[in-house]
Amino acid sequence: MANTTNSPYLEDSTSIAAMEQRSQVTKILIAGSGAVGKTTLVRVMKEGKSLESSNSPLEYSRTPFIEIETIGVENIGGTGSKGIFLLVDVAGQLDLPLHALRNLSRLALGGVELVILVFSAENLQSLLDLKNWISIIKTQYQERPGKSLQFLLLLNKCDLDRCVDHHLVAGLMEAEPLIAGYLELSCKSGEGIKELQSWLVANASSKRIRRIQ
Ligand SMILES: Nc1nc2c(ncn2[C@@H]2O[C@H](COP(=O)(O)OP(=O)(O)OP(=O)(O)O)[C@@H](O)[C@H]2O)c(=O)[nH]1
Ligand SMILES: [Mg+2]
Repeated sequence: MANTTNSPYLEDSTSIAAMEQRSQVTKILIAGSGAVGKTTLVRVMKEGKSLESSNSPLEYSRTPFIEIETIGVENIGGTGSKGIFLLVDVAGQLDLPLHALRNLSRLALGGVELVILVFSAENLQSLLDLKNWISIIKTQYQERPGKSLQFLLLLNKCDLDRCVDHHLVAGLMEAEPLIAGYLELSCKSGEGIKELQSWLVANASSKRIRRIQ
């Protein structure tokens, strides 16, 4: 009778299963200046409710360094997926003496496949600042075989009067070919959140899902 306990086939399938399990995690960095709504975005995505529908106050509490959250792909519309999004939320102040992107870059950036570049509709400077974010991310990012980096450009607070010109957005997208998409939303009203979820399911988790099938 075959020794199933020590079967190399079983060991192989176990390690393949473990690899598949690991490969279902898609690491996403949320980048952008202070107060653009990065932490709020993570919360709204996790809870599946806008600030208004959860009656949350619009309080601002700076992220001091780094926070990490997970969201099941299935919870945001990826029916039948076992995938997980690992969301890395960092401080918006790049000039802090200690910043996760510089001082803990492996934790913040290692294995990241998508960077969501957030700016705020009423804050032109937050769009201009994204050049610095892209530059530091590209400097600190270490390429890994089989992993590629892409950016998603995201305008938050579309409920507010906007002072951001479309040409500036288009200019940034032309200048940076790694920007794979552009979306507008409001964490306050919830407008655009579904579109973001659908984009993430279609673009960020699809490589993993296809590999597993
Ligand atoms: N009007 C409006 N306010 C929002 C929206 N999203 C977030 N805010 C508010 O903007 C402020 C800043 O939000 P945060 O999520 O803390 O911003 P952050 O980018 O994480 O800031 P740092 O942690 O300093 O980098 C808070 O008062 C939020 O309630 C939105 O869509 N519309
Ligand atoms: Mg924050």
